[in-house]
Amino acid sequence: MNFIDEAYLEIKAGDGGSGASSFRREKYIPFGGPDGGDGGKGGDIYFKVNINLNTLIDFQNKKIFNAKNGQRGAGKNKYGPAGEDLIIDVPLGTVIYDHNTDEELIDCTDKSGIYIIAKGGDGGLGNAKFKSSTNQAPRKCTPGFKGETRSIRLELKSLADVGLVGFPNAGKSTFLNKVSSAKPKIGDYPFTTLRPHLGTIKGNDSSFVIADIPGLIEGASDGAGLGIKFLKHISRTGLLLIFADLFSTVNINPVKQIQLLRNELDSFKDNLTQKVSWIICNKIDLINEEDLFKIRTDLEKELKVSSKEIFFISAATGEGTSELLKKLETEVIKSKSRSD
Ligand SMILES: Nc1nc2c(ncn2[C@@H]2O[C@H](COP(=O)(O)OP(=O)(O)OP(=O)(O)O)[C@@H](O)[C@H]2O)c(=O)[nH]1
Ligand SMILES: [Mg+2]
Repeated sequence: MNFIDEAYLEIKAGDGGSGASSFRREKYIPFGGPDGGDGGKGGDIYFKVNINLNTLIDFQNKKIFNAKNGQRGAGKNKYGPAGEDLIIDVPLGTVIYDHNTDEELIDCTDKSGIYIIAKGGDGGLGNAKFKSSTNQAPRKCTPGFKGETRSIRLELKSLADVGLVGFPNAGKSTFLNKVSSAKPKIGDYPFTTLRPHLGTIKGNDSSFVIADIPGLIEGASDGAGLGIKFLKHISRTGLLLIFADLFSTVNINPVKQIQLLRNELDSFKDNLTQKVSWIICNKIDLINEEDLFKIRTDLEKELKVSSKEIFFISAATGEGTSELLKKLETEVIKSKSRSD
């Protein structure tokens, strides 16, 4: 599997080059003045968003990044050349933390973002800089300053407007396939989806992004199944669609499914249960009218949700999906204006 959404790096910006101590030597000028140039500045380190990346796999083997040091100054007042900057490409949505303090340093949410993370050290001063009225021939020069070093943790949190949550096999990927051009794999076995997939929906007035993530099972927060770590990819969304599998092979009724899923969401750190969430009852093509009516009544009664927040669809046939998408578009616009 080549999807990685966490990485640890050690980075070190370049040291400044030292200043030079030198005196002018020319024919017929016996006491040439000081002409030692300053050292060059060390290279800085930047993170730059690359929208073609969607994993942190490149950091799995390479964990140490150094920018180049500045070079020494030289005689004849020559400045040392600056060390080259280092630019590290990261996917859109990468959050950069200080690994030692866990402080969030940068959230790479701008498609053309470039962010400095460690500054190179300034170059030292050459002896020419120390010439004064009282000291015409200083030998003094200074070493360059050290470049900044940092321990960094990267976390990729996908950028999406809507997140899909549900037990494995509930039909989340089938839904995303049906409504967008994303093509996550579909399978009649649990845990078909092993990494997040993003699909763009073109609505009437705007477009928005849906994130499909691996299925959750009871105990996921304790590591069962694929765990809950993928929930970070829906932590930025304004709206969650919680899928209930109406034809569940594990025989858990829809009310219970939603309750179990909510418990798992609750154990995740980013207040996921505070988000607006709608219940999506999927696979209605396999259920008769009478049973559907009972399911709806049970959900409304047991979970105390309004009928406006429950949708009945068939991701396979597409029934009910266009109405859902229309409402989604309106809700996404609303939730974006709330967060502005
Ligand atoms: N009859 C019917 N089958 C469906 C429907 N939606 C999904 N399925 C089937 O259910 C199975 C699981 O579908 P997926 O879309 O892979 O389910 P998932 O929720 O993405 O599952 P994971 O990736 O394992 O979490 C597949 O065999 C689908 O063909 C539906 O609306 N009706
Ligand atoms: Mg799937």
